[in-house]
Amino acid sequence: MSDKKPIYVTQPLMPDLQDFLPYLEEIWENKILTNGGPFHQQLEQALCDYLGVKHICLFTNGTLALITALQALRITGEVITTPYSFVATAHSLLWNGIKPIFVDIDPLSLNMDPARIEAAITPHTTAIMPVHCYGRPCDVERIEKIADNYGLKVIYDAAHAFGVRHKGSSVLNCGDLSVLSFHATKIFNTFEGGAIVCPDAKTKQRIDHLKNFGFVDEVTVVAPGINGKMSEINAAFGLLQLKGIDAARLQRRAIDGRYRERLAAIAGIDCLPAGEEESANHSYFPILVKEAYGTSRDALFQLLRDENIYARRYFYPLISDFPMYRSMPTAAHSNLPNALQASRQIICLPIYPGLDLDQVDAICAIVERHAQAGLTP
Ligand code: T4K
Repeated sequence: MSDKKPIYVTQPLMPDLQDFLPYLEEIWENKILTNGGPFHQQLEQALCDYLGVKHICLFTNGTLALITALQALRITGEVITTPYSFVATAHSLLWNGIKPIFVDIDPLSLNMDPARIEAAITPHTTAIMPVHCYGRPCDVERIEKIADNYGLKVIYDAAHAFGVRHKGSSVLNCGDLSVLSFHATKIFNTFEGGAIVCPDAKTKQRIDHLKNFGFVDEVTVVAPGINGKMSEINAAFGLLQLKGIDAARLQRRAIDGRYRERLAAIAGIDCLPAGEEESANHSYFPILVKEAYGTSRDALFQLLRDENIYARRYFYPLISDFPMYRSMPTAAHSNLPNALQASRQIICLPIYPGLDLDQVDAICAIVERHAQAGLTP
C-alpha cells in the first residue's frame, strides 16, 4: 500500500467557501428554505441560459428526476434501455412498474446501438431510454427516427451530459425529455441534485406539479406526485458553481488531452474516440484494457489502488447482471455481447479540476509500467 495521498476518480468542484457565505446570509435573512424560492428560480433561469434549453425543472437528485420524467409522460409497459449505465437508469423503470428491455451497445461509442432497437419493440413498448454515456451523445438522429416511426417517446438519461452540445445545439434538446444529475461526482454539482429538461411550458408545469406532491394550489392536487423539490441551499450552491464551470471544463479538457497523449503508444489501452473539443464536457476519462496490454483490467485496477489511485470500473457489473434484472430474457449475456465486453475492459481514470498534469503523468506511468507485464491473475 502506498502512503501517497489518494487520488479519486473525481472530486467535486468546490467554490471558495467565503463566496458561499453571502448566499447563506440571504437564506438566513429571508427564511425561505425550499418550495421554489428565489435561488431555485434564479438557478432555473441561469441553467436555461447556460445550457441553451427552453425549460428546466430542478430536482433533489437525478434518480427522482428520472422517475418523475417517466410519470410525466405516463410511460407504461416496456421501455427499451441500455444495460451499460449506472443502476439508477433501470431502477427508475422498476419504480414505475415498467419492464426494462435491454439492448446491446455500440462497441465504439458504448451508447445504445440504434440498430438493435427495432427488434426489441413489442406491442407493449412505449418509450426508449438511452444514456449519453460519459457525456458522449447517442446517435440521436437514428433514435428519433425509430421513435417517430413507432410512436414511441424518448427520455434521455443525460446524467453525464451537462453542457454537451451536438451539431450546434444542446444535446439536452433531443428526445421528449432529458434528465440531468447534479450529484457531487458530476461536472456541475449542487451537492445532490438533478433536473428535467423539457421543450414546452405545459410539460414543465406538469413536472413542477408532480415534484410537489401534485399540488396546483393550496386545495388542488392533480396527481399522486412526489416530493422532488431542490432546496434553496442546493440551488444557491448551483448558482455559485456555475460561475466556475467554464474554467473547470478547460482544466478537464487539458487533462483529457494529456491522457490521450501519454496513453496513445501503449498497446492494448484504448481511449474512446475524442469528442468534438468545443462540445464535449470531459466528465469521465474511460479506457478499455484489451488483451494486448498483457495485464488484465482487474489487475491494473488493483495495481492503481495499490498506489492510492482510486479509478473506477464504470460500468461493471452491467445493470442487467444485478439480481432484480438478471432473470429477464433480455438480460442474457448472449443478447449483450458488446456491453459485456466493455464492462470487462473498462476503467475510468481520475479526471477533475484540481488534478494536476503531474498527477496525470504519474497515473499514466503506472499504466505504462504494467504494459505487457504478464501480471494477469
Ligand atoms: N443515471 C446515470 C447514468 C448516472 O450516472 C447517475 C448517477 C444517475 C442516473 C443518478 O443520478 P443521481 O440520483 O445520483 O443524481 C456515483 C454517484 O453516486 C452517482 O451519482 C453516479 N451516477 C455514479 C456514476 O457514480 P459511486 O458509487 O461511484 O459514488 P462514490 O461515492 O463511490 O464516489 C466516487 C468518488 O467520487 C469517490 O471515490 C470520491 C469522490 N467523491 C464522492 C462523493 C460522493 C467526492 O470526492 N465527494 C463526494 O461527496 O456512484
